[in-house]
Amino acid sequence: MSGNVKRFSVSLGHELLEQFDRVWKSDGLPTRSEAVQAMIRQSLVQKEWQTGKEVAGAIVIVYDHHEKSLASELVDVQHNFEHVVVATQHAHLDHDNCLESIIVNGKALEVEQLVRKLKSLKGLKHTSLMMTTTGKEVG
Ligand code: NI
Repeated sequence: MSGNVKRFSVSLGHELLEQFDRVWKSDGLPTRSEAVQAMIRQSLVQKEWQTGKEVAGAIVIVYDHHEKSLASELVDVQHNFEHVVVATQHAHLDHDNCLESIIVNGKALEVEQLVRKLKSLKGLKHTSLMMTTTGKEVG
């Protein structure tokens, strides 16, 4: 949080407030104010993705590297999306399984296209997208 802090009051139903307090406490947030800020930021980030803004994130995939041609297809796809792929980290989880973390930064639609393209490849065991923000538009 930067600059001056503004205070505002919010009216909430007793039950909703109790539920909210339970959730942020179990999530480990330090105060109710921090919890409200985190929720507001989360909704701003969500809006950035929904409205096709410039976003950042990480795509994590798990696959068996013995799958025929999959490794080279993965490289091809990432080169085709070089304008959104910032970096890729590869971990050999065990004898068969690889985990790759692909850091992305670009237009939300293009990142989503990349995810769809990855999901269309045969042999991926799991694909997940962690959607976050470039931080530029979130206070
Ligand atoms: Ni590997």
